[in-house]
Amino acid sequence: TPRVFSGIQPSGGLTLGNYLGAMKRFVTMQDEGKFETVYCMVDLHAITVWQDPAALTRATRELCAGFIAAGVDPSKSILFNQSQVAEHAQLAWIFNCVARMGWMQRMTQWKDKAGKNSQNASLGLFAYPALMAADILVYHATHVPVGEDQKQHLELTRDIAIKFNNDFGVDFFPETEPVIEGAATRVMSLRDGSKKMSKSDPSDMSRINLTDDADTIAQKIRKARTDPEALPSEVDGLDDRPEARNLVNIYAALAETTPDAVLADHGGSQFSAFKPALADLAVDKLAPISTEMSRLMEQPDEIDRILGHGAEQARALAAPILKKTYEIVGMVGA
Ligand code: AQP
Repeated sequence: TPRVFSGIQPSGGLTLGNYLGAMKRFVTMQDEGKFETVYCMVDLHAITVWQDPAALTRATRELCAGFIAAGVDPSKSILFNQSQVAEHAQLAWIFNCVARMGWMQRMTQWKDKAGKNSQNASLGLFAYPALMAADILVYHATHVPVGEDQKQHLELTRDIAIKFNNDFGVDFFPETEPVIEGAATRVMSLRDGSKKMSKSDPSDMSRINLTDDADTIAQKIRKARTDPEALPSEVDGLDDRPEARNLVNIYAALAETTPDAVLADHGGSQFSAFKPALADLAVDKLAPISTEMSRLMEQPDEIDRILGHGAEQARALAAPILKKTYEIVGMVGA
C-alpha cells in the first residue's frame, strides 16, 4: 500500500488554514483507504524558533486533540509526535550532508522567517527542509497532503531523494508527490488578502482558531477586510479581489463544493449578506471540532498514551529504512 505522511507544528493553536489546507485532507486520505496514513506533530520543527517548554507541551497535546476531533482516527492512522521517533533526526543528519547550502538559501520560508537578520536565525531553521525530507522519506512515503506554501519544500525533498540515490548509486528513496487539493490550499489572512493565514500572525483577528467560540468566529468574519462591491457570479470576477476570493474559497472548502457553485448561489450578494451565511457555515462545521477538542484536553494521560502507541508503530516502519540507509552510506554496525 502506498504511504502518506504529513505533519503540523505544535507552534501555537490550529488555524482554519491548517484545517482546510492540511487536516481535512488527512481525514479524507485516511478514510479513502487507498493509503497507509502517518500523521505527525512535528515538535522538532517547532523549536526551530523559540518555544516556551510548557507551552510546547500543551500545544502538542492540543494539536493531538485537534487531529482526533477533526476525524483522524488513531486506530486507522499512525498518530505521534516527532521527537519520540529518533529516526527522523538521525536521517535528517544524513540529509544535511546530502543537501546543498544553495538549495536551502533559495527556500522562501527561510527567507520570510529569518528576515533581514538571518545571522541571528537558528541553524535549525535553515536546515528545516532537510528534516522535513527525513520525516517523509524515513517512511518511504510517496504522497504528502499539504497547503500550497509547502510546495517548494516538497520539491526539495525530491531533490534530496534524487541526489542521495545518485550519490550512492541506488534506487532507494522514492520521489514524493505533493497532494495540494481543494478550494482552500492557501487560506489568506482575514486582515490582509496578500498574507497567508498563520498561527504566528500577531493579530488574532487575522485568523480563525479551531478553539474559537461561535461568537468569536462570527465577529472575526464580520470584521474581515473586504471591498465594497457585491460578489460576482463567476470566479473570473474574483481577479484582483483577493479578500473576496479568500472568503469564497473558505466557504467552498467548508461546504465541500467549488467556488463556482458558491458564486452560483451567492453571486450578486453584498458582503453584508454573505458574511453572516459564511459565519453560520463556519460555526456549524467548526463548533463540534472545538467541543471535542476541549473534551479530549481534559484527558492528557489518554492523549499521551495515544502518542506513545503511535510512536511505537511509527518506529517499527522507520527503523528498518534508517538501518538500510546507514548500510548504503557505509556505517559499521548498521
Ligand atoms: N493559510 C494556510 N492555508 C492553507 N494551508 C495552510 N497550512 C498552514 N497555513 C495554511 C498548512 O498546514 C500544514 C501545517 O503547517 P505548519 O503548522 O507545519 O506550519 P506553517 O505552514 O508554517 O503554518 P503557520 O500557521 O503559518 O505556522 P507558523 O505561523 O508557526 O509558521 C501545512 O501543510 C501547511 O501547508
